[in-house]
Amino acid sequence: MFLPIYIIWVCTLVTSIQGEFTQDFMSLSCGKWLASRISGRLETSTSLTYSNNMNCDVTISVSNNKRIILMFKRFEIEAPINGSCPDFLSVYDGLSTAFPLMFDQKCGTVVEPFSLNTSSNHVTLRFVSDDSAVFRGFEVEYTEFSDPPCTSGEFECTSGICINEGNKCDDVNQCGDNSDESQCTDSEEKGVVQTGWTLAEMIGCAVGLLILLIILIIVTVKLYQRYKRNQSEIEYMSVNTLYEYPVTDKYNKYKIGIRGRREPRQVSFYSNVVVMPPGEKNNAENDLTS
Ligand SMILES: [Ca+2]
Repeated sequence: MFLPIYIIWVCTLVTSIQGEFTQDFMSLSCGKWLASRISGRLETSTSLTYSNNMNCDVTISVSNNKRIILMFKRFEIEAPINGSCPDFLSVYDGLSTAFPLMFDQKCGTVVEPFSLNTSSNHVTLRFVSDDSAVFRGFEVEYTEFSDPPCTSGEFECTSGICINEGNKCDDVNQCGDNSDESQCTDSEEKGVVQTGWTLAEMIGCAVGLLILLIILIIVTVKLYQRYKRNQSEIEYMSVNTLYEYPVTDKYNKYKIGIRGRREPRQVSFYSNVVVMPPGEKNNAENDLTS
């Protein structure tokens, strides 16, 4: 019972060691729900430019009763043609594209970083590209936040918002004014996390580790049983080798039994004395000593 709990705990620990900041890409997370996030970065693609013919929705959710601040660090999408955007990003203030738009079909290049605040703990992004002309796309950093007064486990930014204490000193400016990255001691530095785990990935990790452990246990038990059988055969044969007829493997299998399960009596070549398995008294020896 404790083994699965232990494995899940290990997977959770691995995730927590990675930190509170995760990295995702629209191209890899197309259609996914990035649930239970605290802070992270979302980009259009792992490549230098996004691909043609993308049509991806990604939903991000953070802790209940929190909101999300989206800070766009890069926004380079194909410019409008005849007033319409061939490639574009739309952002919805909720769990799906059915929620109100925060901006609709935005494209072109925005040089200055800009930010948006959601009204709930969910946000949905839709990125669409047509079949020609690709650009670097967008990069947005998102962070859960709440309004003051900050509670236990939260850090109060100079800007006045409360962010997760785990976002402090992780080399990412979640506060927007860098107050979470100033005055950090060496022991507080966490470094940037490159990969985040979803709940499904954590469960997959736990199941995978459990299967691996079961296989290891079975293999170990089998090897130990084989070792004990071999030891038993060696001990028995070493005791009787000098007094036995030369025998074949077939004889040994028959007389000794497969894998040493039987330990029959054998007849000595020299004295015609019955040689007993270890631990049994030899009648012939009794005769000689009496
Ligand atoms: Ca930070």
